[in-house]
Amino acid sequence: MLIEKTMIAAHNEPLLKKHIRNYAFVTENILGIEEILAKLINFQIAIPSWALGTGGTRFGRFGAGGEPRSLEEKIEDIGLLHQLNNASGAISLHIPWDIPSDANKIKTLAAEYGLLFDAVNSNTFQDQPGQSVSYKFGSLQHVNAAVRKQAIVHNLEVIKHGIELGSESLTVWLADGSCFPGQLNFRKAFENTLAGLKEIYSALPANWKMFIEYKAYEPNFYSTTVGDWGQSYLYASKLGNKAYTLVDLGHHLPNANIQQIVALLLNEQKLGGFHFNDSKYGDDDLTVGSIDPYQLFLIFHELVEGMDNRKMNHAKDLGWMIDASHNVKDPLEDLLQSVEAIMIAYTQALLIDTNALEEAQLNNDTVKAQEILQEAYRTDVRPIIAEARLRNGAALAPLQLFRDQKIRETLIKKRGEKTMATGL
Ligand code: PSV
Ligand code: MN
Repeated sequence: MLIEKTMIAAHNEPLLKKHIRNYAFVTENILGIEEILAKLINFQIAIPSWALGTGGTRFGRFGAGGEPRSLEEKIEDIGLLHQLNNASGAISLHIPWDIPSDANKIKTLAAEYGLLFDAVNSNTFQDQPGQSVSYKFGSLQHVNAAVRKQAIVHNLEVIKHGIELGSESLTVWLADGSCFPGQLNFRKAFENTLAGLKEIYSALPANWKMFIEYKAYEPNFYSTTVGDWGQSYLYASKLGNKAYTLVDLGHHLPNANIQQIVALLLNEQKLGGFHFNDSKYGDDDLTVGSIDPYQLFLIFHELVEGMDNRKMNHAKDLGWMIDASHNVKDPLEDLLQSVEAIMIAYTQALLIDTNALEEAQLNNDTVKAQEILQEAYRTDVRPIIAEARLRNGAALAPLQLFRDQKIRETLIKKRGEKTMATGL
């Protein structure tokens, strides 16, 4: 569902006066605001196809109504988000949940909405109808070569779909691991997984990247075969320079210093991409920045510092994606909040006085170092992000427009109350 440009203009008009005032106030002492705005305008965050509906938990799912019923409708929903915030210009597909029946048609549709295809994701964590062997005890790690082969062939198919759509990366997240001590030979599980990843890696087109996502636990609760960044880094290093580690913020044990992980992976040129979300306990898949926005800011500080150090392009050289699940919120509203939280943390990180911080570090001035970081963090950068949206014809207040125009109600009327988008 696309909305009329005139509707966005009509929404912006009454908000303009206040926006101009706020923008002038916050930017008064910011040097290089135009460069910052250019960076914000280029920065796009991919939306995963599975986040457009309610995910629920294993205890139940309470639908939002009007959820997309097909890949086409998922693309429509992301097109709408992108129209509202001009920062959601890509979609990430999960195969087999989103197998396009006609790749060219899907490509054309996405292009109409100004969307690119981000990483394609394989799924060897669920059994699919008609599949000959089961993933109950893992996929690439499995003791049975037939299961390993099935998982490899699936990943090759995912690459094929990705090529047809113009995607340039494959994300492999394995649920492999064990639930009980003694169930698994860790060494053999690692070797089997590595051998499988090697076969998949060798099928990657020259311009593609492979992201290896790690996760501390769940669905396996005793061991995970790609359980942390060290293990992911090990696979990625052994595979070659097209293989990278992917950091999903919810996949760490409590209190992990994710910012330090990010800094080191970047320095080793092995950080490939991000799955943004927030969590209190584990892989809670909550709205980005809803629990600990300061940690998000600190992560962005390391990202910006590390990328600048390596002269990387902020928008293009890493994969940026949200990976969230919505239980009680409207998925589209949640995604608007998540994108806003990412843009806020990114903008605040761009404001850090890096020279002064380096000087404070060289002088072991810990008080000054903290002041410098928090000076940036405590700046209300929302008018800067709104200005970036305004300059691109998007909405000054996307969430407000979504509600005022009763977009969910329209979607429910069109698609029905009990629809389902996700494969979980
Ligand atoms: C696993 O928890 C994960 O983060 C992976 O990225 C999956 O592809 C995604 O969630 C959807 O299940
Ligand atoms: Mn993820």
